[in-house]
Amino acid sequence: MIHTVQARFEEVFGGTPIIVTSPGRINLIGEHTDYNEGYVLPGAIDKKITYAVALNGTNTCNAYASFNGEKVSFVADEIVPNNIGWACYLQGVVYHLRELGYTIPGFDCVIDGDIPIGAGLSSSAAVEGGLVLALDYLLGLNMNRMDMAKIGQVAEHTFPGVKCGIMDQFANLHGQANKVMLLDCRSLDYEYVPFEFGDTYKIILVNSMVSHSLASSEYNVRRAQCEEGVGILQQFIPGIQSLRDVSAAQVLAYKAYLPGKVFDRCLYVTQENERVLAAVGLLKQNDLEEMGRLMFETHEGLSKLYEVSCQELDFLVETVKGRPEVAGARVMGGGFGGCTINLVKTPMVNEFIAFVEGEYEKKYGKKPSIYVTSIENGTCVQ
Ligand code: GAF
Repeated sequence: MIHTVQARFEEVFGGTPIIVTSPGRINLIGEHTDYNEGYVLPGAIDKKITYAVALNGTNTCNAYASFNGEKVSFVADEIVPNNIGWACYLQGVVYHLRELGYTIPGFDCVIDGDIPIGAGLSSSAAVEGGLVLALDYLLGLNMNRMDMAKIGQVAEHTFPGVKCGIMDQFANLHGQANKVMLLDCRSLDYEYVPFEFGDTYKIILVNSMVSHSLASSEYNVRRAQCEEGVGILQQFIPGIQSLRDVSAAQVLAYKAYLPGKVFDRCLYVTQENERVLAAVGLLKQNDLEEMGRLMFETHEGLSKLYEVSCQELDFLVETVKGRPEVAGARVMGGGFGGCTINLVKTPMVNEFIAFVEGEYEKKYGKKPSIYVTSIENGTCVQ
């Protein structure tokens, strides 16, 4: 990929670019907790965006996407927030760097990648993180990586309009090979937790090939429902600022005051925060079977209480439940389509793949794409 992106840069723009690779992410557990100031446990993966970037001495930014042959040009100080195509993520990064007071001169870039779009692996955070790191490097901005992650996050808010948390951008920029990261989304403190189970367990993503157009609007609705819940609970539990400050037991105790859906959302988030902390303890004790059981619980919550699953994803999880090679499975990321994440015994990976492909094809008449992933380093200049 690096060589083809470099060659394409020479062909389209000429000159010598820097190369930046920027990965997608998995999340072992801790879904829809980040914007509630809770905990997440993501890692960067071996699927990535590759950038070739160079300053061009003009004030025009030119971007060429190898995956569809489209070329987009814009001038940094003329960018208007929009949600059009892949280039809005680049514009979002440039726009918010300028908001922070940085001058962004013209640059040329070629972008390509193998992160499937709409699969819940956060290709958009990879696009954002890759560009912000490239510009930081070329312009000598010396930003720290958490600040870079915040630029990607706010770009998502202002451009495509997804009021996301910080998990995806954080994982993209902080990933380390064979480690997941316990991130406290309030303090932004984080801890690397070794994930070196390759001989015994593999992380396998099963792409349902479904992507729902409702995903971003419903995502924002979930966030608003959580905030509504906090507003109500504040009347009974003084001092709370987010669902992070509330236990599942408290949500149950105040059920009568919470509208039905708001109660369900709050119960899920508070239970999920508790599961993430339990999961970290289990990983440290090498207890992946119990960790897998928590993943199934998460799926149940995401499907029934948070309502961000769909028929196909529920099918993929139900079908593998109880299989001897599967420790756990659940929908991963924002939901409404995309992938399930599965923890599968390494010696039985081939059987798992054949089984899931067969069952899904029988039911939906199409094969899911299946990725056996590894946990890799975050965004870096090559
Ligand atoms: C999406 C968002 F971008 C993340 O911030 C996170 O909320 C996730 O959905 C759900 O856990 O990937």
